[in-house]
Amino acid sequence: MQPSLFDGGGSGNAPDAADWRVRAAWLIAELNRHNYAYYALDNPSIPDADYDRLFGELQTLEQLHPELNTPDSPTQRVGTAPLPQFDQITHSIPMLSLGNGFGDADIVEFDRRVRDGLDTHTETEIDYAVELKFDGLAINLRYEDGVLVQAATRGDGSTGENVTSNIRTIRAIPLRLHSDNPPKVLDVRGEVLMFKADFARLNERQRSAELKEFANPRNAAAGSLRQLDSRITAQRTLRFFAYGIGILDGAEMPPSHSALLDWYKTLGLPVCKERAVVKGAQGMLGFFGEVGTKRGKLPYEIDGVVYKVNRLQQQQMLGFVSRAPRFALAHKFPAEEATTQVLDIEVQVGRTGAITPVARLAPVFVGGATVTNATLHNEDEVRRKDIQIGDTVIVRRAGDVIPEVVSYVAERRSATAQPFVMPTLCPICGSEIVRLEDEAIARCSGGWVKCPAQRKGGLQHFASRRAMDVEGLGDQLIDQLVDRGIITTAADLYKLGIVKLAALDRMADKSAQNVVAALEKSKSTTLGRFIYALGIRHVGEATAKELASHFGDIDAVIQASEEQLLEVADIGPVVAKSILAFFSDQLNVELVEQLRAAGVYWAANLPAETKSKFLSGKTFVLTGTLPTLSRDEAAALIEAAGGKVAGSVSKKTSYVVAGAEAGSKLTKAEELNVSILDEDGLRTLLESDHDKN
Ligand code: D41
Repeated sequence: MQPSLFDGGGSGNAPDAADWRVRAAWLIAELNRHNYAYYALDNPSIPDADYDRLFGELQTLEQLHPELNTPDSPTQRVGTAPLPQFDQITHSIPMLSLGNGFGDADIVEFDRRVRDGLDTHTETEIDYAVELKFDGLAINLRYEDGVLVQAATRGDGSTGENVTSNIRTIRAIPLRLHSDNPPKVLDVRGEVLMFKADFARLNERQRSAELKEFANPRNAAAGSLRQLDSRITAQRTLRFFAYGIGILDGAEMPPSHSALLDWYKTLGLPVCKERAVVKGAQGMLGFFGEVGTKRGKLPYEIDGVVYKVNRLQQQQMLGFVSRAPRFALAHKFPAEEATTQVLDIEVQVGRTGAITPVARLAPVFVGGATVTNATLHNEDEVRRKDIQIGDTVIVRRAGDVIPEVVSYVAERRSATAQPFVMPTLCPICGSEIVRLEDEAIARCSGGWVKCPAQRKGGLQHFASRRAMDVEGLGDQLIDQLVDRGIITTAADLYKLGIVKLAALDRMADKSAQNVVAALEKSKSTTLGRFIYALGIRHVGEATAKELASHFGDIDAVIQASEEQLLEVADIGPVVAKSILAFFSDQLNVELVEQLRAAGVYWAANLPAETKSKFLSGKTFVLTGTLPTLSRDEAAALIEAAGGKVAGSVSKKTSYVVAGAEAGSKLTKAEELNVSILDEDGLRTLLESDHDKN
């Protein structure tokens, strides 16, 4: 611990508190060093509380001695009085734009153009510096004799806005370069952005304060940087990564892009570590593929990668075309967000009766596919986002994730927009829709007996690949069989004959034969698959296997008490209650009987499936309200992956999952240095298991 101004004396390397000038200089150097470690090196060197203490001490010193004020003091990052407007700034060297490419062919073509431009023999591969394309705002930082003197947005490339006061609040940006011999003038170019976690925190604050939320991190970064009152910017955590250069006076230009970034790093400027130098089109495409798989795990959003001819000399030989350098290319991911119109909001009934509001959309191409439906998750989510029928909305489709409605466009809401009303009766079977007190999800109370939607969902699940694996029994076939009243339960499937099947739409004799054969084949299964196929709420594949190996036969599972269920590795109270509830329904017990009578069987005495689940031994504590999951749902997901959910935080807690209005448990977790996850973090953790399989 460093001595503070107030604890009466110095020790170690810290200067004596009595000499306040020296002390202030030491504090500035120390705080700047910690900022650098945190933001540029991604390697924090001091707990936040200690940083705040040193910071407070410096602030006090500066108040007592106003003559101290140094422009590179970290206390200068708190913002200044609002500006009437931003001044225009003309860039000494224009900030160029980047050409775009989308498919592999564009990249091969880029490489060919580069080689043609350089008159290089086809055999010689070009070295390309490859890096991420941040989805933020391009900015120019002017350093004179190592001191940050001005910052301007890119604007139209020739003129931008003077945002110096705002930029000075960004802790990632050094106010003074780390160099004893800095260039006279250096224009650093890079991107200002907001990390996903900081974006989530900002929106949480906006929500609590009943202010409008930002649609995405880019908008949040833009909104924060374009504040005339830099004190507001100071409260938002913005970041910066350097990737280019403008004017350089008083130093030698580094010979390559990679050398430029290495040099920046030594100057204390943050440079993204996801970069490399590769050879030729194959190298560039390899990098693109790698980044694509990592994308969701990065702490910030990117919209592609950027390729740059590495050697400065070659860059200069290539020159420019219409404001874009011929030496660089952005390889973009398909846009993940697009705007479209909500034609209607309907509800969907799932296998467990869960009622999900779904927006019917005017078709829009997003994330590489045409989207006509997007989930609105649940009733509260529709309210919170205030999505109405007729709204223009932003739709997001990231990777394989189901499309969702992000937000509506307020400026385009018409007077005829209609709010969504949650139906009180199931649109499919007319049973009452009920919503339990602490659940986010409303459910149709009809069960599979009354509700064809649940029946269909249950049958689809039963036949699915990881359950009974009935090949050829698709969703549309199941729909027809249920709608025509041919089948009701899974046991009825095994009574289907070729004649009945062949009479259905789009079913030839041959396909009917195949389905019957597939049904026959599916009768030989494992107990784990069979339990999973029953579709018990909260009993996923892993839990089903666990039950199978623990009890060894289905009758023991049916008869198990809550205590006995809790003895199963990794089954917690939520899952246990759900299993009890399932088998307390006589119809479910009868279904099991009928299936066995129809000839479904599994080998007895399965070899113990002992593989422990990936969250075994990990303890979680839930606190606050999560955006889309109820406590029970979150608990069930954790338990299904082998984790335990506990009520209070201790040193033994592995993770605290915190939502809005998290209270003392969160504070306790922070004190004990327990890892904290938000809902996204939890999902990422849970999904990390799939990645391994
Ligand atoms: O990450 C980015 N968004 C990024 C933007 C990047 N990694 N590199 C860039 N390089 C350039 C050149 C080659 C012109 C120096 C850029 C941009 N420009 C850029 N950003 C906005 C307009 C241009």
